[in-house]
Amino acid sequence: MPMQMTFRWYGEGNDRISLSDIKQIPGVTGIVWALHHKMPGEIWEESEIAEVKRQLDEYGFNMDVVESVNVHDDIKIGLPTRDKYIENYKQCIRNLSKFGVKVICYNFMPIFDWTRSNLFHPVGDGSTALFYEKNMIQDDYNAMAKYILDFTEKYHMSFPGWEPERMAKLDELFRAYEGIDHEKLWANLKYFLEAIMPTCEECGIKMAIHMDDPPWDIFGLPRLLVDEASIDRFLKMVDHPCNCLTLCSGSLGANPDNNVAAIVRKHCDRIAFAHIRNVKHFENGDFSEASHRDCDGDTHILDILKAYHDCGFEGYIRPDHGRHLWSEGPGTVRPGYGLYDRAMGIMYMLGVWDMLDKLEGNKMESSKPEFLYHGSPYLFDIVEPQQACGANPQESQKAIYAGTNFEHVIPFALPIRWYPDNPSGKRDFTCEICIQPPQSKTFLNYGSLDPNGVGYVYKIRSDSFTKVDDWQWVSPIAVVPTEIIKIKVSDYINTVVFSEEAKEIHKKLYS
Ligand code: DNO
Repeated sequence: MPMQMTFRWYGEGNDRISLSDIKQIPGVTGIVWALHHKMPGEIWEESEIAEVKRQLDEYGFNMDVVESVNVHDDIKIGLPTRDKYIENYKQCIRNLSKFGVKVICYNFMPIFDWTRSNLFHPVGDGSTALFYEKNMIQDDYNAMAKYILDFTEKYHMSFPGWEPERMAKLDELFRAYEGIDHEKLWANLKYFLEAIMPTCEECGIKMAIHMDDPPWDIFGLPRLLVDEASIDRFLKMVDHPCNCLTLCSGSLGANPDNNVAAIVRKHCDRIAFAHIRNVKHFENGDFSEASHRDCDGDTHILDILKAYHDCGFEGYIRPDHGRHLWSEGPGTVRPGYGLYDRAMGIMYMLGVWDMLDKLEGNKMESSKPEFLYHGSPYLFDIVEPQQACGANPQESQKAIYAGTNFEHVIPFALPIRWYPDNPSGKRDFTCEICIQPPQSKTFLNYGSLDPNGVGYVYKIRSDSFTKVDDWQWVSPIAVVPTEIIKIKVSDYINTVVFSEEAKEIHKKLYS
């Protein structure tokens, strides 16, 4: 399964972009959604979730990823009332899981979500983008909050994490966070996660924390998820497969010291959701958001995508903030969430991904030998696909399995039989395949092997085969062998390791 492309949508009546617009972007299978009218701490009711599901179903989109179920400040501050809000959070998880939700993206930033000083800053080509002017975001949180709130009021648009109801009590909120330093915030995050992990496990939902944006303290408020070391700490702190990351390349990329591709390679199995955003730095510490094209910013988008591809990433991904283009401007678009630049971002990401797939396919094809080998104790003219029952999906296909070398398949050619040789019998063997000849080994745990018996190795053309691992290939269709080579057990008996039980059987039957 490849990565799963998604697109964030703010919901009916809350987003000028329609589902039918999104449907026209190639490759999008899921909508990243939320109930944006919900305040942090409120329960998301089943009927409300069902309504969104109905809307998405109409366009064939899945609702696997929610961004965000926001965490109540009392949980972040660690107030006694947090337990009540944690119970509500668990109920949200249960309700969401009933509709197939798999990932919840959330953040643990005190008071503010992403913070910028200018929402429509000229990029230089006629488009605008979110901009961070370092000097503007130092001490005076009121000035910054006023800028954002005036915007939301003027254009009747509120941003998640910047709910006017919370912002109206900003001074009170800052007082409530007094004394919450990094360590206390870490402890409160741990408390929250440990409380909800059993519910997540039960419901099959991954909690995917978003990186702090920007990745440093602002207005004296601590921020936790800021670099590789803090991500390591987070994953170790609650070492549970449901405790995952929303790895946001742009949030981390705001600090040029962060190497996002290296973090992907280190923690790919714990990244449930990837946000791809590009950022351009200025020498004075300011930064602007940029198109997704690698060379338009400093985030190293190509290295990041290559890292995901190399790791076989199968999680959800979306283009994050884009620029505002053409007719998009204040009042006509949600800052960072226009249609066009995000759609182009998707095409860029898919273009890179498709090419990486193709190059990998070519690499595999070029290592394909003309002939492969299939082993069986039985003699037939045509080799037919059989249902295999292996340790993983690759080894459990209905297919013809073949090895690159003759020696690979000897364990499958040996005529190992049930003991006793009737319907009540049992047969059990495993093998150790030598990737490089000379010889594979067979471990006969139970069953019999006639020392004078024979088996067959089928030499077959590789045309209908694809590679499944470092030595095996599969064909979904029958093939006519070009040669059938009879093997004698006596020539390979030294490659068979008998268990104590198998030795007994062998003695009884053949000595
Ligand atoms: C930025 C977004 C974040 C994200 C929240 C998750 O646009 O990626 O606002 O949704 O931090 O809770």
